[in-house]
Amino acid sequence: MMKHAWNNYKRYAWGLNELKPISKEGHSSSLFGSIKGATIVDALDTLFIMEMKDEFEEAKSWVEENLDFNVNAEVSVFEVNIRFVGGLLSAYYLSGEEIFRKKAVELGVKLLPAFHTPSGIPWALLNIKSGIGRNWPWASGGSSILAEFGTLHLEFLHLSHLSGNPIFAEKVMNIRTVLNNLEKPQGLYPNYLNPSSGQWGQYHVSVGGLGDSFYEYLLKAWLMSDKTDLEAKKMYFDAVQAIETHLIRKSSTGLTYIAEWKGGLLEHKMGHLTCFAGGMFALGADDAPAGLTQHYLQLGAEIARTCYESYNRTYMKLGPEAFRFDGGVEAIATRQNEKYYILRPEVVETYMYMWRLTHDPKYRKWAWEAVEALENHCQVNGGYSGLRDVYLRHESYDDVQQSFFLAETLKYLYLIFSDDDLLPLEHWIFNTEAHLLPVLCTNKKEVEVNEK
Ligand code: DMJ
Repeated sequence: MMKHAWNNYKRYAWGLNELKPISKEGHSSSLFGSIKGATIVDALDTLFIMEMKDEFEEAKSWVEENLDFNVNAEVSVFEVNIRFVGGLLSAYYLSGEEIFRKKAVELGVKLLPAFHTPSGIPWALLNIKSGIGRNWPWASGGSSILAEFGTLHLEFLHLSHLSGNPIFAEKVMNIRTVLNNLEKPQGLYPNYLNPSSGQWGQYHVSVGGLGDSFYEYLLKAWLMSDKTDLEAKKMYFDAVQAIETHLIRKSSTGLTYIAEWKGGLLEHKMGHLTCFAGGMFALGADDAPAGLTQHYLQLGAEIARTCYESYNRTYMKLGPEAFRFDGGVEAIATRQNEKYYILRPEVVETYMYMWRLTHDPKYRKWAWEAVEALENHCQVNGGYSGLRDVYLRHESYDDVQQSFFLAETLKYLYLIFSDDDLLPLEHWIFNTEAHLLPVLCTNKKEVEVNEK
């Protein structure tokens, strides 16, 4: 599958951001401005892990010769960070090739002007030439987005580590300080925060779009610090406790789901994006407050089951963008604009963590069903395409091969069918785009080890 996705990208869209597998041409996304090569950078570590050596070398040569950040481009700080900075860091740590470290730090420096706001909470969009930032015009009262500014932490700590320049770490630690100083409604984190006033925008809370990877990065900051970042651990478990109380519900037939919270009212809808949370709960279970380890493993398993049902109740056996638990349905999309599937990874991501942490064979079975569905319905001559409606009997293609399909979906599937000693979870942290960052050993721990 990786070969098919890569070869077609190479044939029809080489050097461009993504592939249109039906039109057989490049697809450009405004998220990266005029930065190019998103699929190449996103795919680097997957190629490496799958031992596709020739392909990895051609990708590396492209990075050396063509990856250019000296462009007049307005980019999404979040997307560029998770895909480009994350992809380059991961390629560096896996291969040891200096070019990737150099490019990651170069890009990190370009992103720093995003933090020039009164509160230090970064802008969502940044022109990397002029250094001028702004927020999405649709975001509540000019706010920055929790899942965007809250998903820089892991990469920026590594940028400081690899460059010797503390500025990257200082920027993300300041985000944490701002968050810790704010009152949280019912212990929850709203999705919107105004970077000028440093105050919350609308009280919308979500573990899916706009919120998701903020929670993921709290847990992973704890794990990536070799379990020394106690503040991150406390923030994570406090947040999860509030989420359980206010957002997690059970359907009448016993499916556990995570609803959205809008100023105290629940919308009984769960996004495909929210499905990553099953893996997150299970990954954090070992360090849960006394007596709660089994509870969080169980919660992870229940979310995995619900997300599986969202796939299984479609014709294509691939899940919709969002599914509902109201109006007499359970785990089914009811609105036409929520029926699409764009090759997203979150459900197989949760299967990967659940497989590694429980070895229950059902996760391999479910993952294989997803592989078959992808082959049956998304594979086309020119690569893999997303689908407009997973409930239809005939494919209606969206004609985009997303770069995260190569970075995440195929990598997680590969790992589900590999041995556990390929990228052990104790040593490697997956960023939110499935790029690999090693646990950063602290001096304190190194000293302890040396003393022993
Ligand atoms: C990816 O870019 C990342 O996983 C992100 O956290 C959420 N959206 C996409 C995949 O669905």
